[in-house]
Amino acid sequence: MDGLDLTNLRTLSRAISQVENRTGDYQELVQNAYAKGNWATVVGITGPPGAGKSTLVDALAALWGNEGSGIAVLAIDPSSPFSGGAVLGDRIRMDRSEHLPNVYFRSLSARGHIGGLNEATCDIIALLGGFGFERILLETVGAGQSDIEVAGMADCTVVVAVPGLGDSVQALKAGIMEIGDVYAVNKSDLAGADTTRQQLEGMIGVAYASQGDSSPQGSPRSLTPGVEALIRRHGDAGVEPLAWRPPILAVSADKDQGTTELGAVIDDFIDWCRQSGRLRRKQTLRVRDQLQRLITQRVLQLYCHDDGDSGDAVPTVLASWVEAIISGNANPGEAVEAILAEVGTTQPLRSPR
Ligand SMILES: Nc1nc2c(ncn2[C@@H]2O[C@H](COP(=O)(O)OP(=O)(O)O)[C@@H](O)[C@H]2O)c(=O)[nH]1
Ligand SMILES: [Mg+2]
Repeated sequence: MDGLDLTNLRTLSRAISQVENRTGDYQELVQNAYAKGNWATVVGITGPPGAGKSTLVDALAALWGNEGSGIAVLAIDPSSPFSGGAVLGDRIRMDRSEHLPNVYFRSLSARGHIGGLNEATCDIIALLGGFGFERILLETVGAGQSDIEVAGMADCTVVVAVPGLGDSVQALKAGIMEIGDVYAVNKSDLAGADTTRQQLEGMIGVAYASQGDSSPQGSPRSLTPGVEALIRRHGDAGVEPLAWRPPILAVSADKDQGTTELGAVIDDFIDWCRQSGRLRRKQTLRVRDQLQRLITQRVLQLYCHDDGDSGDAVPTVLASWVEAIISGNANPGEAVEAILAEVGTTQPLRSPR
């Protein structure tokens, strides 16, 4: 693995901007980055706004940064689709980690384009790996679907919950059982932390209990799709003694309590993933998802380009099919087949050399 190249931070910052904005010779930068095949470990930190994600990222960056490895922090900046500006202007200072020479901080704008964000984020992850960073801490906005997608890029996803937000765990519930590898109850110095932890224990108990059901020999167990997904991610506690059950840690990020333990648990999870072949699988899925997005985007761009949803369209293939469908002269399946038949070959595609 290449060593961390921090002699040229301005080059790195410029490269990230070019890749983020798809400007300049970004394609060459991206090509070079992928050619190195150097993948940093990505730790996603997600949870509602104000939960202390940035504070926790600072603590973890300090923890690992002080061990000497190269840490890049990527913060997804929630920008308003209306104003185009940042919503949370009050970015906190990374007091504990920002002075370390091997910790690099960068915010990326979310811009409301989830697809665009993901596509660039994958390339930026490759770029940072190429620069020799060993870990990337990815802080998400805390606003639902986009978080779940961003967390999908992480090798380990930490879901941050906090006490005192009433039914915050309920609010977190939608979707988080699918993404949490580790749960942190932050602000454990405040009242109610125990209740929050118990609520999380309850959810995990329900989600992971059915895994352990042993069924009579030979008869297939019926599993819900949700549990099947958990088993793919974390193993089947009923069969595999080393299956992962997401731990719940009480931490106080701003007081640095429990953060060392949290860092160790994240490392344990990454090790477990590596040993069980799941780390490789995650990389595979990440790249596969990226390819799917890129292909979709490119096909749309090339053949179905239109001017958004304003309605008064430049006549495009897409617009004319939309018109035909609305007026009852075609259906969506037919349109897709017709467009794809014209895109190019109907022969099986070539694999890479
Ligand atoms: N009491 C308490 N406050 C904390 C703790 N961690 C962070 N905070 C505070 O919570 C607020 C939000 O933190 P921030 O890291 O910006 O949250 P984010 O929006 O999730 O990134 C800040 O004022 C932090 O100082 C903690 O462990 N205990
Ligand atoms: Mg933050």
